[in-house]
Amino acid sequence: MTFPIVTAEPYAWPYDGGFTPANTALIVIDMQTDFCGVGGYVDSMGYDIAMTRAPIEPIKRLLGRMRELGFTIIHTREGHRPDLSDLPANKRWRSRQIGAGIGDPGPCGKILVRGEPGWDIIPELYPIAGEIVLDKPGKGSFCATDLELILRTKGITHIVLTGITTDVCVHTTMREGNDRGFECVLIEDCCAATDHGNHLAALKMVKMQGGVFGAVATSEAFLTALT
Ligand code: C5J
Repeated sequence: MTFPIVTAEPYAWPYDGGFTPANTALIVIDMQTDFCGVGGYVDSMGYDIAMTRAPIEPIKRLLGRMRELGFTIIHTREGHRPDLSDLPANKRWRSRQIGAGIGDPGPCGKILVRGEPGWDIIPELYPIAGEIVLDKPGKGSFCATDLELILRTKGITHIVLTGITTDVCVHTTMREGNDRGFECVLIEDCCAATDHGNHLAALKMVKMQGGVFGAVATSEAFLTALT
């Protein structure tokens, strides 16, 4: 089953005229309590979690439909080993400066530490059996993970990006994917930042130079292409 191009900016996605459940993966990035739950990392830094919670319902709809159609689904979680051996000192220092030290105890357990309550994916978007869950220590999903090996092994050439935050982990992953030759689309209402201006700026950056990192679409446009 080949789906037709999606209405997107700055070009109708994908560039090669269509996509299939066999060659396309949905990546849901870092929909963890630490990024969008009460008492988590983002909340502790003083940002408004209403912003990072906004994509939950749009992602739920897209995820539900892509699950039904048999697309590869990949969930990522940013987090560090309990012994913090993979936590760079400058990352720890910077997060402490802003009052939410990664690895330090917080209302949801140790911040961004694997196995802690705040690190887990929120119940609304919890992975189901057969879906890939990828633990990453950094912003980009390709850095220090086996994501590229998994995608190449499965024959995936096209990536649909959702999750939080648009300007940090989603953007870094899109840039990494684009540099590796993957055809990427970011679903704008399925992403959010801790600052709406940064969200909009991140979308604009993707669209420069004729789509330097790929394309941007709405979930409505993407779902229309799936009908
Ligand atoms: C951040 C993320 N912002 N998931 N992580 O540190 O965007």
